[in-house]
Amino acid sequence: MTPSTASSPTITDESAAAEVNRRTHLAAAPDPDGEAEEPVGPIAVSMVSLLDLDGNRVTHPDYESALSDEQILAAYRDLVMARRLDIEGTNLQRQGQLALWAPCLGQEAAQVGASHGIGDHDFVFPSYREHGMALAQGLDPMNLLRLFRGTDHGSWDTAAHRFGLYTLVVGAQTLHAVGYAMGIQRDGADEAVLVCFGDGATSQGDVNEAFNFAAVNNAPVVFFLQNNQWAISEPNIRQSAVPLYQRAAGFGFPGIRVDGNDVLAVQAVVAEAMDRARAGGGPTLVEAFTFRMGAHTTSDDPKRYRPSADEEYWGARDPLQRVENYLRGQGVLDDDTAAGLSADADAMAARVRTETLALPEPDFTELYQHVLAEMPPTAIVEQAQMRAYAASFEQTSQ
Ligand SMILES: Cc1ncc(C[n+]2csc(CCOP(=O)(O)OP(=O)(O)O)c2C)c(N)n1
Ligand SMILES: [Mg+2]
Repeated sequence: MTPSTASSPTITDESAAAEVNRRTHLAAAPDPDGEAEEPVGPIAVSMVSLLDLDGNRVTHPDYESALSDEQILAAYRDLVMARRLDIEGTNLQRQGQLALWAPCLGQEAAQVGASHGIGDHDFVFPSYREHGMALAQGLDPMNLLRLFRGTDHGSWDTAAHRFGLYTLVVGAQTLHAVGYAMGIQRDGADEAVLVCFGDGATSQGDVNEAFNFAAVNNAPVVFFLQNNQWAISEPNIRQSAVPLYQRAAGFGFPGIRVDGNDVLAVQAVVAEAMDRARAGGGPTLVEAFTFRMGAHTTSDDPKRYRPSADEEYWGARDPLQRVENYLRGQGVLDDDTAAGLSADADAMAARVRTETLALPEPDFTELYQHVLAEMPPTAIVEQAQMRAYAASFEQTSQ
């Protein structure tokens, strides 16, 4: 089964397509001479969903969930933990304990679904708000907290967790991922790569170069685009005149839009794309259609640029509520289980808080140690000079 490459709709209901278009700011695209005030009409879009807004299973002609209810409960647990960590991260920043926090609120299903869709030997190149994916990959949350407190520049075991370091240079990791995927290809390894980036990143040259390079080399990489509708204060209409997943067709590989707030659909679509990449089928662009429910970072105030109606619209599409409803309907989740999950999440948040407050000040001369695998002689000399310089202040202040 091959996903549609361009505009073959899997949502045939025109009003649903129009609504999606409206929310993507695409319905009101002016005609090419720029004079028409009226919308040119809905662009046919497709989006894979496997759970409706109330948490009922829906069928799709090409995709079905391979997850058991127990596995869906495990994914739900990851969603709950991600949300709790996000709240704690935001609170800690507000209390002056972190330099910054980039919330993943609203994007949990996209991230957890992707993590559950990849294989044990596959490798993820994250961007900077992949906290839900980090937890689902088994990373201790303190790895993230140290980073956002500024006591660490990212030091987790990327090989053990199959999860690279966060990249803050928008889009740069897509090129790293394609290079890594081409290495895998040459090694003949039974692995594939998933790389995360945002809607804003699609305007970067790096990302378009990565698309092209992956396509001509048939690299085993899945481009996992979380379209959260905004690039800081820049809406989608300023990024693209077409739905983002349709861009893949121009590079010569399949693109597919999945409901990013539906953990089952994301898992199924990512799993299929990763399987195809591993089998030599080349790259896929998966656009997870979602919403950043919080601020871009704790330095941002979305009320300055974002209509509150958007928040209400997406609030009704909360990624946790739908799967909770589904699991309760199946009898897999009851009040006791939910209370247990909530208690586990609170315990994790309490531990994170305690450990964050106790983090030691870093030795800043460590900066020299992790740039290259082995310190070159010049770095050893410079590090010694820096230590001596710092020590001179201690002597002066005595
Ligand atoms: C190369 C580069 N240009 C600009 C920035 C500043 N910047 C940080 S995040 C961001 C917006 C990215 O938006 P998007 O790709 O949609 O990701 P999101 O933050 O929504 O997850 C920008 C412009 C940067 N970090 N790197
Ligand atoms: Mg974005």
